[in-house]
Amino acid sequence: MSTYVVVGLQYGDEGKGKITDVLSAKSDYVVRFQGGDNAGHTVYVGDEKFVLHLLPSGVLQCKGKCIIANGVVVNPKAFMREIGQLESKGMRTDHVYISRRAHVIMPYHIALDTYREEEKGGTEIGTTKKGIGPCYEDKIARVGIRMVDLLNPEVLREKIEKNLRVKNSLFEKYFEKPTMDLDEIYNEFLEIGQQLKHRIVDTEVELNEAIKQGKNVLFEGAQALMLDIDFGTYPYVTSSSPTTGGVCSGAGVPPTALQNLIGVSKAYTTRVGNGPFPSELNDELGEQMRKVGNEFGATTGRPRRCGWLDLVSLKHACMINGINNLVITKLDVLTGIKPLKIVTHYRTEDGKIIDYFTSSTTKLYHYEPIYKELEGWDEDISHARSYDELPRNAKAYIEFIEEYLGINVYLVSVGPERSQNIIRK
Ligand code: 2SA
Ligand code: GDP
Ligand code: MG
Repeated sequence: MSTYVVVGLQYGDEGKGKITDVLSAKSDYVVRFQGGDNAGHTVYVGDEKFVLHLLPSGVLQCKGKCIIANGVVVNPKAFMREIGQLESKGMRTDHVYISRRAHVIMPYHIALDTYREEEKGGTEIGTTKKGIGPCYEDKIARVGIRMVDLLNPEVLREKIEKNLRVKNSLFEKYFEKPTMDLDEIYNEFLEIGQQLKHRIVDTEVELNEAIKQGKNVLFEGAQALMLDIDFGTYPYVTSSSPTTGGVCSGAGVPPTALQNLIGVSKAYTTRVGNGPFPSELNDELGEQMRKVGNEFGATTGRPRRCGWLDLVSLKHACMINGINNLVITKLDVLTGIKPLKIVTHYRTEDGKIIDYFTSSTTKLYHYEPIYKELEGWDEDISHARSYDELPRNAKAYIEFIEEYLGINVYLVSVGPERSQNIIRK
């Protein structure tokens, strides 16, 4: 059995797509287990850029199967668009399957997400407006529509009708927006079901069988721990569990099956969307990180907020995920920044010094980060392919992280391209 889980340890966009792509060359299965097309996972192959939203990033290299498991919320129109884009580039897509149990993002989910975000006086979360939250809400409320329902005309119509009764009343009376038409949605989604039926399968049985047979199975997380519905900065989070634990419910595999738990962190921090960010840099340095790191949302194009690496939150993320291997990406972006700062503690409102993460999001806004300063480096590290080629201060930066967290960094990424990695023995 060789299972790998790749999860984000910060606020998303750590470079999980790139790492998944690299690892997937040896995978028999690459599996998405949560989130939806809110994700934007970027992979550079030479100069060619691929941004995967719903499809696992392994789709580019994996010779086996790519699975969108039950825990994912699927916008089938986005799925078909992405498949079409890959096919137009001559890529293979016949190995992509979706769980029968996965919930479907319907047009009313997207409308609800959008109206709530645009509501004046509401608490804008800064969502991607892809309908993720409302779709998970319906799943938990047990009124959701699943992929399997797209294949059953009577069930599909009945479910859409029931949902529209509630949603249309909300659109009309609360948001003062147009209502949606049953026949239109029903006909469209029935047709989509027919187009996708060869890809809609029971994924959990096959995955468990593959694990038993010792196949290489790679689980690719989207978003990250600090956006986790339970352990992130609630309510400024996404609506799923982007954790190693989330793999179990999101793909139907037992915890005992998970071996290599790989946490990905940038060498600094970014966040897109609202919510607290103690080490944020609202100055020229933050602007430099955004520019050099090309920090713009891979799905929405929104500028990402940038700041120093925060080891207090990283420790929290490693603890919840049980990370046993770390990946540090974008070390190259820090070249030329001197000195470098890393958050090691927070000072609370009443002057207490702490090194653990708080459950109180409102308090976090008032915490003052305490930094360790490290010397930076000027050398271009983007061509380094072995750890020894890194400047002394770049190694010291990596080793400080390792020591603080007590976890080995096994891969350092020094550029967006597939080959720009340092793998440590
Ligand atoms: P949602 O749409 O309900 O999941 O939004 C809730 C919060 O989760 C954040 N979120 C993300 N954060 C980072 N990256 C994400 N994917 C895209 C990317 C984002 C983009 O790769 O750049 O293009 O803007 C992602 N998806 C969700 C979101 O910002 C909210 O804070
Ligand atoms: P994901 O959501 O975690 O897959 O990350 P995104 O693709 O949203 O954002 C990461 C961005 O950083 C992408 O544009 C990647 O091409 C880029 N990237 C990944 N690793 C590196 C790296 O080591 N150095 C640099 N400069 N860019 C990187
Ligand atoms: Mg991303």
